[in-house]
Amino acid sequence: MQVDDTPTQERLQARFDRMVADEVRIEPRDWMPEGYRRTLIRQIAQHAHSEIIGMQPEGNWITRAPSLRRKAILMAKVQDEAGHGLYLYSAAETLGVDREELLDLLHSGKQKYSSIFNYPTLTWADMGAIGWLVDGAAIMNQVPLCRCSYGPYGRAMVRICKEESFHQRQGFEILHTLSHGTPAQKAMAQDAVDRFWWPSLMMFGPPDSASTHSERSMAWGIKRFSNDELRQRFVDMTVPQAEALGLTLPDPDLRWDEESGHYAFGEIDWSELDRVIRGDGPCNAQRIERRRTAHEEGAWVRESAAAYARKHAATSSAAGETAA
Ligand code: FAQ
Repeated sequence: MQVDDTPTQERLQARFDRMVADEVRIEPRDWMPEGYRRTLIRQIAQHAHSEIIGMQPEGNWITRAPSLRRKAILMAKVQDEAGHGLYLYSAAETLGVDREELLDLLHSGKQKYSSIFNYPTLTWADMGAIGWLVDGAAIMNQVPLCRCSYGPYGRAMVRICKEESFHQRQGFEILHTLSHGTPAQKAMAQDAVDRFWWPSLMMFGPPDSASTHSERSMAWGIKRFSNDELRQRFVDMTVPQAEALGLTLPDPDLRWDEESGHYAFGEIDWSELDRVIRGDGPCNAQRIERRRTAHEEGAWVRESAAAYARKHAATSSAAGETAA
């Protein structure tokens, strides 16, 4: 009699659950529940799109950076964001989706990108505020993702976090220079912080009570901390840095709370986050339009790369036949 030793769905699920519980990384060839795969594709794609769209607000200031040194640093930072997008699209591809498909979903508005990149960059000080606050928030959210249960995502995050850390310091340094400059420069730095503070807190997502995916994602070891936990850590880290900069944070309710051992902060306007996520932020239309145009204008690069790859493959297979 033949024994059917095909692993059943339950056995596969039990093995997967054990791996997650034992902190053994899930790799592309391992069996995984469909919901886990879909959640990862959604989050990694959204993350990749954020990096690519996130190049636009800063790209806006490359030609107007105040010195050659500032320009070189900003160009390197924007290039880093492109690189992060590429690592992340590659990580998503290990889950069986195609990069073209993900870009179509971005361009058609079916996949999201971070709310923060729908705000305009009005002055040079915004480059400082983005580096300090936006990259600071990104690091707070992304360091735990280095331990994500899915191997390719966790590994991509290690290098990304190292680069984000440099980005955060360069933002801090821009603001430090401005806040120790002329009164007009200091006012410009303060204005940038005033505009970016609340949107940076919104980057962490809706409050835990309204977060649809957190519980599941935390059980799967994708997210390690909840949106509110990371937001609180960010506030605790940032308040002393603002003091060191000589700048204030635009929240009259911000105060040290002895009892909890954390900074208490004011109510976030969640209706603003909802509006921006729904597409009604200050720059949503402009950002997506520019992205679509850049994609269309880059078609010739993709076609050339594909033609070169075909030619290279044909040459190597012909060489292989000759050698054989
Ligand atoms: N913006 O249930 P949750 C960067 C959506 S990279 C837009 O809590 P989840 C680098 C969420 O997708 C910044 N949508 O969701 C840089 C979901 O909608 P869905 C990006 C948001 O996934 C710096 C719904 O709300 N970082 O900054 C936002 O468990 C400077 C319910 O929310 C990442 O993507 C939002 N802020 O937690 C580049 C990190 N928040 O999909 C250039 C990875 C929530 O059901 C310059 N991602 N939503 O339709 C994550 O950690 C998570 O996805 C969260 C959201 C924490 C963002």
